[in-house]
Amino acid sequence: MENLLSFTSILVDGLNPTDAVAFTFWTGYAAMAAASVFFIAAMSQVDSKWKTSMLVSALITGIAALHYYYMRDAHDAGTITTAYRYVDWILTVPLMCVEFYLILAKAGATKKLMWQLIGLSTLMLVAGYVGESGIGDAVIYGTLSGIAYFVLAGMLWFGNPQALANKAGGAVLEAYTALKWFVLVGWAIYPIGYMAGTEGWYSDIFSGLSGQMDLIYNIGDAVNKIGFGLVIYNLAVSSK
Ligand SMILES: *C/C=C(C)/C=C/C=C(C)/C=C/C1=C(C)CCCC1(C)C
Repeated sequence: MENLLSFTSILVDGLNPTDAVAFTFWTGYAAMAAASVFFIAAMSQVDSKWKTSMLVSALITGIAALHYYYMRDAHDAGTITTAYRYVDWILTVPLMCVEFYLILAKAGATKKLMWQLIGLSTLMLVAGYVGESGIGDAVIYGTLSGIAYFVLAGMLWFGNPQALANKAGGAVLEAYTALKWFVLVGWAIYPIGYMAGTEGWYSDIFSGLSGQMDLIYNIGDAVNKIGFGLVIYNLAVSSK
């Protein structure tokens, strides 16, 4: 019996064939790493004015690949991934804000605008971490995080950055429009994951997704991080 048990535990050590979440950690890791190689290789095909944007895309997926490497093992070992997740986001989400600044810089975007976007995204993530890790109340901090998210999305849709994108026009406006849709729709995946994984008034509504927080976050990361990079790549190759 003892032998049988240890045999079973050897079988499920590593990637458990019946664990969908584990699969998304492994595929997420591979996809993020591959995307980074692609974005770096593509730098040689684009005009020099787009090289920094391409490099930032590669950094976003590269930082994610590193954290997926560890989250994958943590998940396989049955431990929580919250801290790795938020260290990843606190680096990659501000870099996504930098992407907005970089594509609008020629149209006159200021450093101040960049820091406003970075500040709001940091507030959103720090509040989310406090609520999700249990340091503070999940509903209160989730709401604070949600407010910062709405202000950030509102700025991108209706504020000064939108005016700059209109002024730039052409391929820059097209890329900007795609990226702001990612923020509105792609980023909205995350609060769903949060509500699936924390306790609050919403627990009954999201009970069908209970326990699926990591799965939802992994889908969000693949869509948003690789999607953002591809929008930038498309802009860089179409606008010489
Ligand atoms: C690559 C990682 C990205 C784009 C992560 C984005 C994360 C968010 C937009 C998280 C938002 C949250 C809320 C709006 C409320 C609940 C707490 C968060 C942090 C999950």
